[in-house]
Amino acid sequence: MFGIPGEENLEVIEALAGSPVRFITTRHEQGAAFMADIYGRLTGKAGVCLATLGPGATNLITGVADANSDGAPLVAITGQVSSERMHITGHQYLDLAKLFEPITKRTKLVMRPESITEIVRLAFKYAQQEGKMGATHIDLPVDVARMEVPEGIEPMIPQKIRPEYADLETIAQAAKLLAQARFPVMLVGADAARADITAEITELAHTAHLPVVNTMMAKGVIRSDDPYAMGTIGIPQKDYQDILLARADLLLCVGYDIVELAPSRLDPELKKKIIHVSTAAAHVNRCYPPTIEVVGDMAETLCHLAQLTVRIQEPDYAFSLRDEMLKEYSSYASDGSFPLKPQRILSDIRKVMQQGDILLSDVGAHKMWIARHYLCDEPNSCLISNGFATMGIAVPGALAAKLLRPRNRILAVTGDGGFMMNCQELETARREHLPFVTLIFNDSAYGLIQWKQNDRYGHANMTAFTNPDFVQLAESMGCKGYRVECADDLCTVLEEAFRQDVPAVIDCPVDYRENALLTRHLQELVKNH
Ligand SMILES: Cc1ncc(C[n+]2csc(CCOP(=O)(O)OP(=O)(O)O)c2C)c(N)n1
Ligand SMILES: [Mg+2]
Repeated sequence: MFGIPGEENLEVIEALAGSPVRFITTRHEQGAAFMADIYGRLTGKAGVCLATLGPGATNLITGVADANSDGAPLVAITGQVSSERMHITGHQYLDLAKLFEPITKRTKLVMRPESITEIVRLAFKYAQQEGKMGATHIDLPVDVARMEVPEGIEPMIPQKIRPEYADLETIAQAAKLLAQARFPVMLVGADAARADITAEITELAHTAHLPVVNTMMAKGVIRSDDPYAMGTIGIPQKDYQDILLARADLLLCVGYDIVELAPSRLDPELKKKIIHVSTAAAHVNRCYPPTIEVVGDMAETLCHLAQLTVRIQEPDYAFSLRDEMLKEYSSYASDGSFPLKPQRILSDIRKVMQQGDILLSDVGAHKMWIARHYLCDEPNSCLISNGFATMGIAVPGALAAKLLRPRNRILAVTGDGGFMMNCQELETARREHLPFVTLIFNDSAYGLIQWKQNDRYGHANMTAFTNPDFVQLAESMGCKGYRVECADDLCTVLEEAFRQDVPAVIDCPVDYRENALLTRHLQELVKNH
């Protein structure tokens, strides 16, 4: 559990102190919520964050909304004023059930001590099951927290949920549609990364000869060196994946969640056939009207599809596009210029990261480069928030990842803007002995917004800032600080940073002139295909 004590949640803190639950005291409630978010995303079990009432609770909001949007199970618990003064205006009082309502699947106020076991069970059940995973909220008034739970009321044991399987007749219809398609493409999304169905996706791609595009949240679901892997869709510009989709007459969407990528981008003219494979029915969206919905356990569905689909035609166009894409991705990978080109930074990061290691991306221009250039071979080895797409997630997220994978290398890659939103959690990481590495793309600006301003208006406004000395900032919190002084330093600095037994921060100057060049390059690319 992650959080900050306050007067109105002291009973909970006292109870936790004598329990086996590990509590991590954070330096901002937002940090606690992001930690719980990434804990949930990596384990499928709800991460829990705790705050006091009023301002403590409002500080949780962004992280809770992120978890809910990205489908990470999370339970937020807030303190509340005493129940006899909840109907009047008062010091630090806010109707928290109302505040959390649009950013959770369920929010409940505890009114009687005997209801607590059911409310807790409900909160975890809704966070982890009942459709898409997400956030839930429990509001606990201080007087109720002080009451004794009556004898005989025990914590409730989770029920075992049996998976539900799709109807075989529907799967057979989908296989027929797939076999008839001239140019089918598989699109894998966030739920595929959660469901651990890499083997089934790869098998289907190979037997039915389907090129596979993944969303940012499904990176690594198919190995990047698989001949059918066509890379990541999602940066604002049209890229190789959009060129491929433009040719497709059928999309096989597996675990695709419309929050991560607007469906209008997949099929703007509403001409394609769509097969929706998921554990949940498709959302209603004018641009996403599935021809067939195959709802049920995805692994089972994909196995049946692989057995039933007869397709022999190889996607030659996709293969040649893939060759072109990989050649382009590796250009500038050993560029020696300084400040470093984003392509060089990602190529060096790739070299030092190994199996089981996790890169957590923050949100900004660096995320776009990570999406394109950080090639992954395992699901959840590169975590990107792309439902709510919230700056400030990488550092607290890395803390939670390190907690879960103490022996692996955990790398937070962040912009200088996002870093300053939650860098206080480095002190938490130092205190809790969680030595992950943070690499800052330093451009002294909100780079992604500058990129957009330059593309749209030809100039940038109100997006520049100055930075503190990141090395000194890190060291003031007992962490190690490094500054990259030339391109060839980066690999060595990363290796050294990962050897430290305290958190380390690397200040890496980046040459974002590459952003505008990429826009121009992609415009040409789309024109020429
Ligand atoms: C909390 C939050 N505030 C604002 C935004 C909008 N936004 C997206 S990217 C970005 C700039 C990011 O700047 P920085 O962290 O320096 O990364 P860079 O783009 O320079 O790589 C902003 C302001 C957001 N996504 N999240
Ligand atoms: Mg920046």
